[in-house]
Amino acid sequence: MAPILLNSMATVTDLSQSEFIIHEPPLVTDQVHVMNPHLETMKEDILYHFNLGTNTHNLPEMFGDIKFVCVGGSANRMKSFAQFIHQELALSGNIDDITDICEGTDRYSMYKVGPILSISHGMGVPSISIMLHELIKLLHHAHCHNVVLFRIGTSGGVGLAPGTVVVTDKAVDCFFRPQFDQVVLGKVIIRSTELDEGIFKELLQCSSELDNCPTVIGNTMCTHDFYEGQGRLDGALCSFTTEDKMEYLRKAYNTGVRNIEMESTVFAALCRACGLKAAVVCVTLLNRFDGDQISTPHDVLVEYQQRPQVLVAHLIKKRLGLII
Ligand code: R2B
Ligand code: URA
Repeated sequence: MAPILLNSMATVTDLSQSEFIIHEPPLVTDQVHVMNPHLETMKEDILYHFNLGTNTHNLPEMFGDIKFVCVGGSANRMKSFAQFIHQELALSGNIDDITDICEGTDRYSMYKVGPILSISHGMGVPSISIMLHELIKLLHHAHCHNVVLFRIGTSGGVGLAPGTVVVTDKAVDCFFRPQFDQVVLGKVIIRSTELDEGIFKELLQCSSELDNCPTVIGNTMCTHDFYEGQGRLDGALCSFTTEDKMEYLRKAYNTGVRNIEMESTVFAALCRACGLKAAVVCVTLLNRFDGDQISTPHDVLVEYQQRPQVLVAHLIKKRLGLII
């Protein structure tokens, strides 16, 4: 079947010139696989958006001990997470001394606390995708192994009470398919968004050991927009009715979708393609069956946003043998 594209004039453009390539990932080993032969031929690799480079920084010395990478949208939230995990691991030193490794750029913020890296990725697929390319190369150049990545974020809930944490089973696109489509040289490469079952089950077990961290496993739908793309009626544009919205959300719910956000598919796909274990842990800020606006008081939202952090910190502490 030839794929179709509705252009801005609402006519149908035939994309039969496009080729679909299904991308098979490497087996997950303890290594970080950069799947790019060109990298070997480069004398220097500049990680431009991090303001780091292989000739200017000793990446193995700076990052060689990293075992956990936590990423989230907001720079402030990822700084708070770094300070929180520093306290949780009872590390020596002052939390005010944790500085932004990427302070030479305002694109992303990065904090290192013991074997944990905390990085912001901004909003949406393009922003997190750029960050992940450079992060995965950084882990490769630093000779890291056995690294686990977590996206800790916010989302809209589908049929869940606000404040529920969703640990993603499958990251799906807006057609409910567990795939991420990347256009490369005019061809569509389809990458699987399957996540590591072992880690999401471990996270569910961790949640049962915590108070005040209601958690479910469900599919997470990733969209390229917050408003029309997520079926919201309150954007500057809206081309559908309340009934259309509810029908789409019901359909999503029936396929197993429990929350909606904007980065999970490319996060899952890139990690999988490079042989990295990964999990997506997002709290729901509202139940989309009840509305579109986020009207919950600020202090309640702040507490909700700490839940994925508390859950992932608990898993990290268990893995490091700090708690049983
Ligand atoms: C969740 O929240 C942001 C939109 O408000 C987006 O980055 C996401 O995935
Ligand atoms: N983030 C999203 O992408 N959607 C929501 O509804 C809430 C947070």
